[in-house]
Amino acid sequence: MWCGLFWYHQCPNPAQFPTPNLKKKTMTTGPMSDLQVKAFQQDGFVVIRGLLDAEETLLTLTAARQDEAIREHSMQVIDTKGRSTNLSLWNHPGDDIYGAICRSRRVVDSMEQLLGDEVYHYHSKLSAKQPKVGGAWEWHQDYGYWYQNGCLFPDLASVFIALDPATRENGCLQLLKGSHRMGRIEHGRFGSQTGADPERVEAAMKRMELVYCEMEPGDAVFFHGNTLHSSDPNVSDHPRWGLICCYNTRSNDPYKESHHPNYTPLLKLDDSSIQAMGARGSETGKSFLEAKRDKTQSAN
Ligand SMILES: O=C(O)CCC(=O)C(=O)O
Repeated sequence: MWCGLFWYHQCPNPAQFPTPNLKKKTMTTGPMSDLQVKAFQQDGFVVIRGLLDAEETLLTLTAARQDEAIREHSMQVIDTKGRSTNLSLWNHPGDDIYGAICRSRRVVDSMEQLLGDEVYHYHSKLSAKQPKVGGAWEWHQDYGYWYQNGCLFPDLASVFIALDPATRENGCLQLLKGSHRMGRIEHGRFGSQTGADPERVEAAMKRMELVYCEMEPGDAVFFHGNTLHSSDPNVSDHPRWGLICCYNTRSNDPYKESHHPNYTPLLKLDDSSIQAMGARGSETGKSFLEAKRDKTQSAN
């Protein structure tokens, strides 16, 4: 009897807990082709040309360039040489054009297809490298940061959507093909950024292909939370702005609170909502992150 009670109290009812998604290899239906899903699984990323059409891209860029709230909440991410990128980060999709994009079926259904589970909005950010002065990003895995937030599994991914042309000269995203299969590697402080263990990055770079993700406005790259990525400074005369939307899976709801949200159901919108929203910039209630709470800049 006593043993039975002990067992009862030690073993939680499995129905209380969503099962982590361990069977992600199956193909699911959604906007991505089987080949695209396979590329993401093998390489840790997949590039989708024209994720946003020309009009949607122009509306987003127009909104972003004149967005007071984005400017006010912008943090300076300083690289090892003292150059800076302007980063604005918000936790909840707003009732604005960025919110329409990050809730659009095109994006959310793709994420769910890639991660094999329901996803929720973990945060979005605008990464703006200004001409000549925009800084570099150290090699890192996003799960290198997010691990600290109580996410037990690396079941997170981001989509970087180019708003300007992204070229080698203006500091396009660089990805190490297949690096997500290394699992999470140690991260430490470099400049004001948190980056991956340089010894391991150097070894990985000798074995894996470095891909410069050059993109036209509206093109996007979906990449896994453990994919090593970085970018060079913007040495060109042209800005390099990109919208990055990040998602966590429902079954990976963090076990503790952090500066990013726990599972919050995401209301999906029809793809036509992006254009219907027009160039509407940030609304209140998005919960912008302030520099002092940003773990990419302060010690973990
Ligand atoms: O904007 C970039 O080039 C990289 C941004 C990035 O890696 C991040 O926000 O984690």
